[in-house]
Amino acid sequence: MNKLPEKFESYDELKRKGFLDIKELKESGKNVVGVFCTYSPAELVYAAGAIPVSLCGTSEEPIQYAERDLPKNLCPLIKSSYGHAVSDTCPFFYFSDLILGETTCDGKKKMYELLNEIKDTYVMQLPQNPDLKSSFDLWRSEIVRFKEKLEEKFDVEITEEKLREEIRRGNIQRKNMMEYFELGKLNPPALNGVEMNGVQDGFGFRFDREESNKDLISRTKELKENWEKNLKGTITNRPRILVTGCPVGGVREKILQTIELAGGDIVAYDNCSGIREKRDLIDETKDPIDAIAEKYLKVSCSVMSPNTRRIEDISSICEEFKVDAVIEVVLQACHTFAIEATKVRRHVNDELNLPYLYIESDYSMLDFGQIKTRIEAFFEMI
Ligand code: BJ8
Repeated sequence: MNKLPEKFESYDELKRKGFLDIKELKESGKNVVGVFCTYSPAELVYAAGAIPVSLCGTSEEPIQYAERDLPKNLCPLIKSSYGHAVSDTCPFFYFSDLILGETTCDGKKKMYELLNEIKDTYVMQLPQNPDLKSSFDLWRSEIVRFKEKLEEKFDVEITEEKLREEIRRGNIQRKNMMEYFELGKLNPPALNGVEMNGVQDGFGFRFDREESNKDLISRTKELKENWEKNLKGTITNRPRILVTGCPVGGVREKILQTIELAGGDIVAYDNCSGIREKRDLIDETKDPIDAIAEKYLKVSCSVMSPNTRRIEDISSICEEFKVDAVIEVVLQACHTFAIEATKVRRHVNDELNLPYLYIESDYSMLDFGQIKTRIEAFFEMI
């Protein structure tokens, strides 16, 4: 792994601080909306004067509690999220006034019904074919319905002006995050993939947006300067890796770190732990509800069918980030990503002429040795 300038907060540090901050914010009277998914329109939550917070779902410990109510053969992310809620071990869930879910995969949407027994859980009906006009109309009406729910729940009015302001602020954040991610385009990359993933996920727990923007800009600058001074012009034969598939926060050490310790450089993530949502800004010239609906319907998650946008994204990311190989990480029992992997593999092998490795795993360390061996063998082969 590249040696980076020390001291940028790790995911765990960000999360720990987030616990303290959310408690303080709650005590000062702020409303909190817990979110699980990239389809969640954060702009509406901010415009209602509330704070969106990413809920816990990346650790193995609470899965035992989830399995009392949920099947064992279910995605670890869903079991971990539910397990945290029933065992009361996620402060973000505890301090949330409302939980927001969307009808994405079957496991999540059925889990939300049980979650609603613990805390007010509002579910947006997400259409599954992003290209139809009727899907846009339905999703737009769901954005309006959620807006009304927030207005009623928090006794506020979400004005057009507030929405425009939150769209503008969200776009600034996306641009800053993209500039940080684009450090992966440099050769050798100016940052490592484990940090990249931790920052993307950990920023869901940073509630002072001005502060977190400032920190991100200064980290980007620091890494760029370090690259200019210490890395520019150095030769590396480490393969440049795109990680695609499911969110990978729960397998950060087991898989991401192993990829980099085994000799690869993760230069980009085409998933919800990476640039999937950051590349498209919300159109600031349009009616804000239309623009929000349009933006979030473009998220290229495998729950969409057909999901041609993801294949297009993989092509353009491989080209822009000069990717040498693609590693797809699928969480166990995630049917949509597992099935879509066939198309991704064909596309990567046959159209992009790049090597492809498929890894299916859960949050336990039982398969660590096997995964390490497969990654090492993959790097020897390419
Ligand atoms: S937009 S990737 S955050 S749904 S991994 S729970 S799909 S069975 S997490 Fe996701 Fe939103 Fe899509 Fe992103 Fe289901 Fe699959 Fe589990 Fe998943």
